[in-house]
Amino acid sequence: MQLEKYKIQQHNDDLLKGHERRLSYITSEIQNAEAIIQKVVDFQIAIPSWALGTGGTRFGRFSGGGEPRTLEEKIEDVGLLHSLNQSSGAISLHIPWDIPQDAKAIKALAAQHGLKFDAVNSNTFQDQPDQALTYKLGWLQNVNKAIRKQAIEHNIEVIKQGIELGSESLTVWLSDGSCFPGQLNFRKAYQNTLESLQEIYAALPDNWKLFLEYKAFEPNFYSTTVGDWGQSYSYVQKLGNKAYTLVDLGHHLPNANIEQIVALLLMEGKLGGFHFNDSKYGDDDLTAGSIKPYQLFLIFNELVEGMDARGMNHATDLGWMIDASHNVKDPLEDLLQSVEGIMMSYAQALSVDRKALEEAQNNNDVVRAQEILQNAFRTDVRALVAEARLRAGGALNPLELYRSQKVRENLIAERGLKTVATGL
Ligand code: LRH
Ligand code: MN
Repeated sequence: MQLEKYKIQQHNDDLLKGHERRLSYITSEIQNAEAIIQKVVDFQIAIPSWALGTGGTRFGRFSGGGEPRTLEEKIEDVGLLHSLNQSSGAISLHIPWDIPQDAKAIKALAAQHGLKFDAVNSNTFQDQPDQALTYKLGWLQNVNKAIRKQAIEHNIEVIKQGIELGSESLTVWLSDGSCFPGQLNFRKAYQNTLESLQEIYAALPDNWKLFLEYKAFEPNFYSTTVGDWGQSYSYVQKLGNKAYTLVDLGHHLPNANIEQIVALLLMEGKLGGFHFNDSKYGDDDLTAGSIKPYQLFLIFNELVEGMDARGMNHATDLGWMIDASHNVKDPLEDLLQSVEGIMMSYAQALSVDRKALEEAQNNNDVVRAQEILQNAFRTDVRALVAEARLRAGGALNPLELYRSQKVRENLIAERGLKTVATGL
């Protein structure tokens, strides 16, 4: 389903008066409002191809209907999101869940929807029907050299797929680890993993990046071979300057200080990108900013400070991706909410008075420093984010337009109630 431009225009015309009132207030309050709006316009977040259907848990999955049946329909759905918020201009594929049968045609279809291909993701946390050797007890760490070789070849195949699509990065998440003490020799598992990653790294084109995603636990529940930022950092340091650490917000042990991890990885020049989501307990893959919005703001506060300190381009120098799973909400509505949550945290972080904050820190004025950050977090920047969408040709209120145009009902009418999308 595509949304005609005139319908977006009509929607904006109806909401313009209220929007302009809110915009004039916030631009009178924030001195760099214009710069913030422009940065938000340029900021694009990649949508995961594996999160366009209903997710589930081992206890059940409750389909919402109208799910995309093919990669073409997934590109259509991301295209619709992008037409609504003009901030979702890329799709991140997971292979083999979304193997393009005709890469040229898929690339052309994506371009029609204004979409690029962000990082491609390999998958050896599941066995494929035609696979010779099982990954049950791991892939790059596996004591069996033939299994490591099979996994390495899969990753090299994924790079080839990505090159055809115009992608420039590979995300490797290793589900490898152990469930019981004694099951694994940690040192050998590390060595096997490093040697395997070196073979994958050697297959990267010069302009590509490898993102090594860490995770504390699940599906292994005693150890994970790339279990935290320190382990990922130690691998990417050894691999070379095309290797970076990817931070999935849901992959930390309770109460981890993720914004400090981000600051240090950025300082070291080894922060590659993000999988944005939110969580209360484990890898819950909930809507970004829905559980811990202050943490998301603090992460963007460190990103703005650290990227400016290195003269980095906010829009292009890191991988901005969502990684979520939708058990109870319409996947497209959830993704619209996640993009909005991320954009608000970015805009709030851009509104921080950096000079005043540095002065307070240099004077050990704890209260003043805290007040500067909390003031920014308590600033309602929604009109700035909406203005950015308006200028980019998007909808002032994407969720409201999505609902008023009965998009899900139309998708169900077109695709049926029982369709199941590949993915989580
Ligand atoms: C692992 C993960 C990884 C993806 C998978 C779908 O939990 O975050 O990024 O490969 O989810
Ligand atoms: Mn992830």
